Amino acid sequence: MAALSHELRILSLNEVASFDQNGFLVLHDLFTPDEMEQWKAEARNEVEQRVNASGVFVWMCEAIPPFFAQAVADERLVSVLRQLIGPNIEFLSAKPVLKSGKITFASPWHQDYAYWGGATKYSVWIALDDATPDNGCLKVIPGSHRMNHTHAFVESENGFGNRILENALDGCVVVTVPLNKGGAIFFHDRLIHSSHPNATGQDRWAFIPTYRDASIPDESTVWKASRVL
Ligand SMILES: O=C(O)CCC(=O)C(=O)O
Repeated sequence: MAALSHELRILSLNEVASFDQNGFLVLHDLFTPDEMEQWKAEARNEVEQRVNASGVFVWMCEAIPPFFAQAVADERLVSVLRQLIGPNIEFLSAKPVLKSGKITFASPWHQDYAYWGGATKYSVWIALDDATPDNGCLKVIPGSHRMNHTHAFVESENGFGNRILENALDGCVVVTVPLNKGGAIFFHDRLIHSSHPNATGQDRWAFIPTYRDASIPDESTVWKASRVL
């Protein structure tokens, strides 16, 4: 049974093992629908004036708005990360993602690792709206975080230049991950994922903070600042 949204989640051994084996873990009801409405209003307020073709925005640690600086350190998130990757959690950056009726694109298959390299990072895709196959929920390939994949670079207005070409994934098992608002997908930066297009004409918001294990040296040069939680 799902825990109440304000309680800290104690993961089962099966959930931790599943994360290691599959490269992702879905937790429903991590946050309440009311909280997600507030996060969405805050995100909209921050980015609405700057919406471009991409709909993906990046807030580095040093520039994240105060509301979200607090949100990324919420114990409900950080306690799960501690159980999955260890006690030393370091926040790096976060992305509000808007797929409006005008921004219908499906994000292509990719590993986030292709964008930053270095030590493993972990992200959490948090549904600020109910996310369905019709409005652009995520698709993942379980176990793909253990494989090596080559990314092609394709010029893109959508901020997803690095991508794995569809035919390289022939035969892979694909899992679509619908979520109610307040649900979250914790995932490894080598997990191959993409999203469905948003065909509904309605906004679909998500929020994706990224972390690493502070005790592991990281050669990635993408982040100039970070925050140990
Ligand atoms: O939310 C989406 O549509 C996809 C986002 C994504 O894959 C990413 O930012 O890495």
